[in-house]
Amino acid sequence: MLELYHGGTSVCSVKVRLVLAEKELAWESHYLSLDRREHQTEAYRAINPNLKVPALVDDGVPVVESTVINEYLDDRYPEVPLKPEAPHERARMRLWTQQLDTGIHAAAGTVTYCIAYRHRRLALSKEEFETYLAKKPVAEHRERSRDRIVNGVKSKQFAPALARMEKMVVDMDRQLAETPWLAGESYSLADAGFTPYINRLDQLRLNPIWADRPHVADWYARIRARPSFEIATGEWFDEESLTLMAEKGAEEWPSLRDMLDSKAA
Ligand SMILES: N[C@@H](CCC(=O)N[C@@H](CS)C(=O)NCC(=O)O)C(=O)O
Repeated sequence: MLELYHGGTSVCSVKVRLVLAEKELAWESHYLSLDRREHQTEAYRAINPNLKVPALVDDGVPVVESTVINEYLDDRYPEVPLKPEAPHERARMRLWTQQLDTGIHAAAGTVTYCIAYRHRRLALSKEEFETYLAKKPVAEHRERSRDRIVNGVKSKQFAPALARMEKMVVDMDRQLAETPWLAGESYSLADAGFTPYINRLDQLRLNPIWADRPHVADWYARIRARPSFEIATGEWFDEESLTLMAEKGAEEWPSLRDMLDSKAA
C-alpha cells in the first residue's frame, strides 16, 4: 500500500501528487498542516528524519525527497512511464529536475515567504514572534527568517530569489520553443516537477513574468488541462493560503516589476 505524508500548498507535495495522479495510483493520505507544525513530531521524524514533507511509504518502507520519490514511483510502477525512452532525453529530464533541488525550490520558498506568508507572523505579538523564532534551533536560520518576515521583498534574500524564478521561466521558454515538453517529445517527471513552481508564481499573481513568453504560457495551459493537475491541486489547496498569496502578490507586483526591469536595464 502507498501512503503519502504531505502538505496542502507545499510545492514538493504537489510534485509527488501529480506523479501519483498521472500513474493513477491509489494512495492513503496523511495530511500534515505545516502551519500547525504537524510535521515536527518525533513520530514523523521516524519516517522523514529531515522533518519535511512529502514522504512516501510503500509497503511500510519510507522514501523521502520529492525528486527521489518521483524517480522511485516511476521505477516501481512503470506501467505509465514518466521517463523518456531516449537516453539523451532522460539526461535532459534530470538536468531539469536537478535544478529544483539546487536552487529553484529555495528561491520559491523565499519569494513566497517574503511576499505572502510573512504576514501570518507579522500578525503575532512581539512576544509570540520571538517565541516562534526561538523554536528554530539553528541561529542562522532564525536570523534569515527574521529578515524575511521583517523586511519582506526588501530583504537582501528576495531579489536574487526572484531573479532565479525569472531565469527558470526564461530557460523553460527556450526549451519549450524546441520541444513540446521539457525533456523532449513526451510529458515526463520534469514537467511534473516544474508544474508547482510555475503554479506558485501564478498563485502569487506573478504570471506577467511569462506574458511575453508564449511557450511557457502554452505549456502551462496544456499542464492545467491534464486531469492530474486538478487531482493534485484543487482538493488540497486551502482558501486562506490562496487568498493571502493572491492579495499580497497583487499588492507587491508593481515594485517587483520595477525590480525585474531595473535588473534587465
Ligand atoms: N528537498 C525536499 C524539500 C522539502 C521541503 O522543503 N518541504 C517543505 C514544503 S514544500 C517543508 O516541509 N517545509 C516545512 C519546514 O521546512 O518546516 C524535497 O524535495 O522533498
